[in-house]
Amino acid sequence: MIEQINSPEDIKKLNIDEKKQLAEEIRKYILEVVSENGGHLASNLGVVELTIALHSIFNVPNDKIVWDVGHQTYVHKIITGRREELKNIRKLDGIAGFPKTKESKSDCFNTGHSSTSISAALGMARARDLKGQDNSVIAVIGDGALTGGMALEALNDAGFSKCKMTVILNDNEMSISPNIGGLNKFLGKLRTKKLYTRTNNLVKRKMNKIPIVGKPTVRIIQKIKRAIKQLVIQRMFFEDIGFTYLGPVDGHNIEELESILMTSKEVRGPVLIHVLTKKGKGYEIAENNPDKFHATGPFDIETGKSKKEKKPDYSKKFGEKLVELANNNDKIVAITASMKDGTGLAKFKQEFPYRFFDIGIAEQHAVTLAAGMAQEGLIPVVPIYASFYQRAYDQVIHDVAMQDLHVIMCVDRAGVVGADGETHQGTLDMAFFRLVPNLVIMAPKDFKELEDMLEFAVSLKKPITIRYPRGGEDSKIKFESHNKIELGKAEILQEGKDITIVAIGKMVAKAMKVANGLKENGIEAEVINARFLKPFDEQTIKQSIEKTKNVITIEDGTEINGLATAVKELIIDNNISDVKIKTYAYPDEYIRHGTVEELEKIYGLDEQKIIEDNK
Ligand SMILES: Cc1ncc(C[n+]2csc(CCOP(=O)(O)OP(=O)(O)O)c2C)c(N)n1
Repeated sequence: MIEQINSPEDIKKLNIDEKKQLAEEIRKYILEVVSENGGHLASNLGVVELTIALHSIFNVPNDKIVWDVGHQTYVHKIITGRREELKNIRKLDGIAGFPKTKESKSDCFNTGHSSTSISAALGMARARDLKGQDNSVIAVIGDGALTGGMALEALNDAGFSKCKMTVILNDNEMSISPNIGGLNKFLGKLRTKKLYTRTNNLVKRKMNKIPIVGKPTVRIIQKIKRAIKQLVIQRMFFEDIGFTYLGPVDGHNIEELESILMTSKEVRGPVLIHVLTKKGKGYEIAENNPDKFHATGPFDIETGKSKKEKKPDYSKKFGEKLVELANNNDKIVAITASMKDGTGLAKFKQEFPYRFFDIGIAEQHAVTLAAGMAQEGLIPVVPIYASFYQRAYDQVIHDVAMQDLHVIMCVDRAGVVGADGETHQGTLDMAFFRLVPNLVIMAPKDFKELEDMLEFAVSLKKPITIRYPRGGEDSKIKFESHNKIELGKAEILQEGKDITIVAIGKMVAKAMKVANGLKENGIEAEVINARFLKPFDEQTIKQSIEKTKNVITIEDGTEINGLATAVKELIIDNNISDVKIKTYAYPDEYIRHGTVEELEKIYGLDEQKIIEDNK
């Protein structure tokens, strides 16, 4: 069956039994591909029937489907002509793991960061109305993504707007870990409330009796339904803010899904369809471990075991050190925006449940919450991935740095992350954080230095960011020296007279490799681990450049306003003349997907290239 699906038109020709068979084949195919390539598994297995139903009822690209986060679009990609390409998903030159407008006209909006879909869909709906068109606009959002501030801001606007659009709430009770918060509790009530479900079924039966398309009766029932619901569910949030609420509906029953989607087309104004799904559906191992199989590396289908040996990574080291520090300091608290496991906080939660706060996919709130805690004397530690810190920029400036609050902001997954691609590459954080007055920015060269920096950060009563990459330390370079961390002080790892190599974070290991390569060519390099981008150790670096008159910078970030810029400024500001400078950084563009090694090669950051350039 799956071989015959080359476009949504092919789905529309199938009868219900064929669609059910197709759903099973799609599941099997996704499982095969993800077990080989890695990727987002559980969320995709959960939306197979929903995606088939959506493409049965709506017509993309005329109708617009905006997928929140977009990690669950593998089924959509299969149905919209990318079945074979799925085999190369997330690989260099293969299709992306998220929707991309440049990849297909069936992808109407790029996503990757959570909670944007309702805003984007409402924008499209308003544009449609102004243009006098009549296409449908649908946002598909998970219960996890619904905890994000943007989603709530958009619901507020959409409900009030009376603009015709559909929000599909894909409720699997999971973010990456089990979902949290008051909204989740409220959804729980909707899921289970017997009286409500009965009333809802009654309305559904009534609705099903009437021919659906073009009947004003639907609108009358819509009103009755709303009235009944007000009686049954006190404080029916979605209806109260202006949405017509439909559901809950079994998200694995294609017939029911199609029926409710058809009904939604007839409703005036914004509709929210509450769809209940199971994360990992159909693959028992993922159903039982939906968080582990949210995003996975290659694994064995039989056992679910990872094909690659799990090595220690920066997130884990961070989490372990934080537990150690928290044992000796009860002011330390940890906050996560729905990324407990990814950021290495699982152990902290276990050890200090009352000092651990999972606050939903709400990075902005996480940072200002931390500011409030710091104001009252706690020491909040907030690990967030670099690309998601983009969300909390104003909070870092306005709530933390401007008030000089002691918040430790750990910027995990800093630099290029690989297969997740442009939405997830963490290449901008140094550039945007460097602009923030009063903010300390540091980056460790290895695990031990991360531990030292964390300890230092706890002792320094300042707003601080510590950035570290995805994965582990460089296996080929072992650093012996671990000098004491001092505010704004770089460390000279190796002295040399011919060239100065200044690097920061994980690129310090690369600098050492470059220095070794240059040595084989008779060039003596002085290697400086910058440690701090802010305050920047002008003195140490200046002295070295004045000596060698030849400097290169290496960093795992954009070329604008990072280490390269800091060194250039230093040269100009200090009138150092006749200096040769070369900078190795990512260009001023969005970095595509591929492995980190491939991307470093493409962007000229591999050590061989740097050695060649400078020998
Ligand atoms: C701003 C932002 N923060 C964090 C993430 C990481 N993230 C990706 S998916 C996800 C959970 C999404 O849960 P939900 O919306 O319920 O979708 P599900 O995977 O359960 O289908 C998180 C936290 C993100 N993509 N964007």
